[in-house]
Amino acid sequence: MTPQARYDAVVVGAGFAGLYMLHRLRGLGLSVRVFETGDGVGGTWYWNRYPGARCDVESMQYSYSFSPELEQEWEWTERYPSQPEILRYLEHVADRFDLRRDIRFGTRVTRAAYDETEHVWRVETDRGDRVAARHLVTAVGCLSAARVPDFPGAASFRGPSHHTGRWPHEGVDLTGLRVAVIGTGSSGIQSIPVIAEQAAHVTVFQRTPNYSVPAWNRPLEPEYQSWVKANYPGLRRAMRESHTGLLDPGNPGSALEAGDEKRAREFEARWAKGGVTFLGAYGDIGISSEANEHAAEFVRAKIREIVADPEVAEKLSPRNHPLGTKRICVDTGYYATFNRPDVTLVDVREDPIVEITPTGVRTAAAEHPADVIVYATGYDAMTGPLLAIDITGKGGLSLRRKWEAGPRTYLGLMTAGFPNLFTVTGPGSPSVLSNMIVSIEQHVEWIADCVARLRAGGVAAIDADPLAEDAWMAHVNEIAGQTLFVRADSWYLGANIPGKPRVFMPYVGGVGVYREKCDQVAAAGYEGFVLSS
Ligand code: N01
Repeated sequence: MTPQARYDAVVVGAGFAGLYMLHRLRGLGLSVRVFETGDGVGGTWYWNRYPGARCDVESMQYSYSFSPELEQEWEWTERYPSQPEILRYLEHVADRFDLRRDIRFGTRVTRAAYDETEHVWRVETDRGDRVAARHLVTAVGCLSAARVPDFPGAASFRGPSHHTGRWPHEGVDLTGLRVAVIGTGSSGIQSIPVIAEQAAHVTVFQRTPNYSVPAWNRPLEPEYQSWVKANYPGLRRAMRESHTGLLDPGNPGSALEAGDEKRAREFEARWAKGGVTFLGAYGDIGISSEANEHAAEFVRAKIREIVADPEVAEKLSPRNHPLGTKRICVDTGYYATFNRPDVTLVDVREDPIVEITPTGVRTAAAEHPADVIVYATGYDAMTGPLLAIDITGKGGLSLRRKWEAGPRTYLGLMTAGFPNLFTVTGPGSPSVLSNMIVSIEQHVEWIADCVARLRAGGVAAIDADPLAEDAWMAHVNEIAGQTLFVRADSWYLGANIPGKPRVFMPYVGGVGVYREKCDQVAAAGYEGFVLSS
């Protein structure tokens, strides 16, 4: 590649978002270069190879809808897809649409600067690439900046330590080892039961107990798969128009009005069905503390039923945040794992981690020997992967500077002062509160249509109007403030990262409503955007 290589568009990332963005832009006849840090496609599904890694959205819904042929030919094998199966699917997509030839793997974008004279982005990578492109699309994922807390002594640990989101590709044999797992979010909750099967002993360090609902994963029934395939157009439409991008529309009724018996039946039915749609039991679970407490107490009662030791059951019972305000988890045998004699739970609020020693984890009360440490400690969500790139817009404005007090976007798609820079599932869009594939497809299609129209109209640059951005941010905050989400110290609010501004990042209005808004904006000639020739 020459230092002056020029493309119509550069895309950062080759996960679900980047692959489809490349396909769409190439379909418009554009020259596109994708840069991807990993050595293969897949994004989050390339990196998250920890034991038990699996999606909590059902296979038949966690897939692209843009190609009816792809939809029909791919056979999912389980109700919830495992990481290896999703990765195989994405590799198939990359081959089927001949995407790899435009992707530069093993290459991290380090810098992107907007050149106002030429209306191009000048992009640099850690491999020395210097390229220019009219359009820059970040498809970097919302949960890709893995974070290991700064425990004193961590570097002194003699054994291996692995973050779940950076799991070694060759796998890790934990047979007969003493394993310390720090963190009990979705990754911890999925991996702990599988690790416990192999390890000699597992010590789980829990700071916040989470609500988890069983997955009841099973082989996908062929009849169900055929039925979905026969009805895909209508089902996909329903998903796009829904609140969450999932097929289960949720019950709009009130938990408070339901009465004890009816409510218990509904919760039992949702528990028996399994999965994140437990949250859809009643419309007021997300907004009324009292309604939420009914659902929360139902889960706590289940924990007491499953976990034999009442003290351990109580430690595992979430009490400091409403159900659903931290991402609800979906598990296979999580709570029952604590009935094993070789699994110990340490509540680090009561007994904090003091340091990592060469041979284990020391809390205020004890030393916990370990051969391996698993950090299931999460991500610098949503903004982390974007701010890891040194991005400068008009007048040398840096994105890190602009977002010092929290991310600011118009529709989660663009941020004022950074023309022609699009973000797929950026902060201010439904993203992590939805079925990501539905949100990714909506953004990719909106961006591709926008680029096509700009090119046809001879428009050199599109930028968000700062006033439209202010209004959108006010709206995002206002509706988040009407929900219980703001009551939890969650990564949705950046609360897991010391010093990160506390701003609720995703848009809670729902994917259907949001899509309509984006479509109206485009139909009105990109209302709220400034176009320049
Ligand atoms: O990360 P998390 P994750 N000392 O941030 C704890 C998606 N996902 O990788 O809650 C001690 O949720 C932290 O404690 P606290 C999904 O959207 C999906 O599990 O901050 N503990 C928490 O328990 C999910 O929400 C799937 O008090 C510390 C844990 O580490 C998102 O990714 C699977 C600590 C981090 O949990 C992130 O999930 C996996 C410290 N200093 C992930 N710092 C599925 O599809 C952090 N913790 C199923």
